[in-house]
Amino acid sequence: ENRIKGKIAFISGASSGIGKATAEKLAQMGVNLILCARRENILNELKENLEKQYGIKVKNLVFDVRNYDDVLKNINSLDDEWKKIDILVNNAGLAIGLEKFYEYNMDDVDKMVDTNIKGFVYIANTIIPLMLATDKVCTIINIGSVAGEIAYPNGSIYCATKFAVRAISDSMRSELIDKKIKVTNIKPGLVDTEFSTVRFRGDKEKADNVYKGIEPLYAEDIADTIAYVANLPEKIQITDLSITPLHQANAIHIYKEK
Ligand code: NDP
Ligand code: 8X3
Repeated sequence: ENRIKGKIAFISGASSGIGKATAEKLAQMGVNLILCARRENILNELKENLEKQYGIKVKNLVFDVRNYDDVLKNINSLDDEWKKIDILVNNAGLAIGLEKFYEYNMDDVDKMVDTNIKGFVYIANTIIPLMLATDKVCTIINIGSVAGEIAYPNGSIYCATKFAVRAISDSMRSELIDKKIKVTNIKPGLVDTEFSTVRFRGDKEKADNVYKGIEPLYAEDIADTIAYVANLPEKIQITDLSITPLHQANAIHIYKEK
C-alpha cells in the first residue's frame, strides 16, 4: 500500500549516494520533493529527470547546511504549500580522513562536526516547527551509522558525530512523544557511495579498497529502507534501525574474502 503518494519530503544531501537514491525512490512513489545540497548542477538535472519521469514536483534548495543563516533563509523562503513537510530525511553528512585522533587536522574536524552535528541540528530545528504547525502525522528520518554505536580506531570524530545523531534522535523522540512526529534513526553499515572517496580526499584506489572482499550495500538499499519507514501506518514508529551487508556484524566486525 502506498500511503505517501502526494506527500512532501525534504531530503538533505540529495545530490549523491543515499540522498539521491532516496529522492528517486520517493519520486517513484509519487512524493513531491524538496532537495538540498551544494552542487546545483546535479540537483537541477535530478529535478528535471524526476519531474519528467514521475510527474511529481521538485523544489531545489542549494545551500550549505553548515551555514545557519542560509538554512533559515532557504527553508523560510518556501511558500506555504511547500512548508507542509511530511517527511524529513536528515542525511547530509561526511567523513574526512581515517587517522589517529592526535593526527587529525582541525579543519577536517570542523567540517565533520559542522556538517554532521551542527548542520543536522540546524535543519531539524528549522523543520520541526513547520511539522508541528500542521495537524498531520510526520516522520523524521535521521541518518546515523553503525559508527554511532561502536567507535572504531582512526574514526574518532566521525564516530562521535554519529553518536551525536543517535543521542539527538533519542532526545527528539522523547520530546515529541505527545506530538504527531515519529523519529527514526537509520544506521547503515558499509554503503558504496561517494562517502569513501570524500573520506580519502578523492583517492579512488583507497576508496575502492574499503569495499573489496565484501559485497557492500548500495544507496538504493538504504533508500528502500527509508521509503519503508516513511510509508509505515501512522501508528507505527521504528525508533532505530541498523542495516548492514551480509558479512558485516557492526562497525568493527567485517568479514572480507582475501
Ligand atoms: P555521499 O558522499 O555520496 O553523499 C553525501 C551528501 O551530503 C551529498 O549529497 C553532499 O552534497 C551532501 N553534503 C555534504 N556536505 C554538505 C553540506 N555542507 N551542505 C549540504 N549538503 C552536504 O555519501 P552517502 O550518501 O554515503 O552519505 C549520506 C549519509 O549517510 C551521511 O550522513 C553519512 O554519514 C551516512 N552514512 C553513510 C554510510 C556509507 O557507508 N556510505 C554508512 C553509514 C552512514 P554536496 O556535496 O552537493 O553538498
Ligand atoms: C559510515 C560507515 O564504515 O565509517 O558511517 O562505519 S563506516
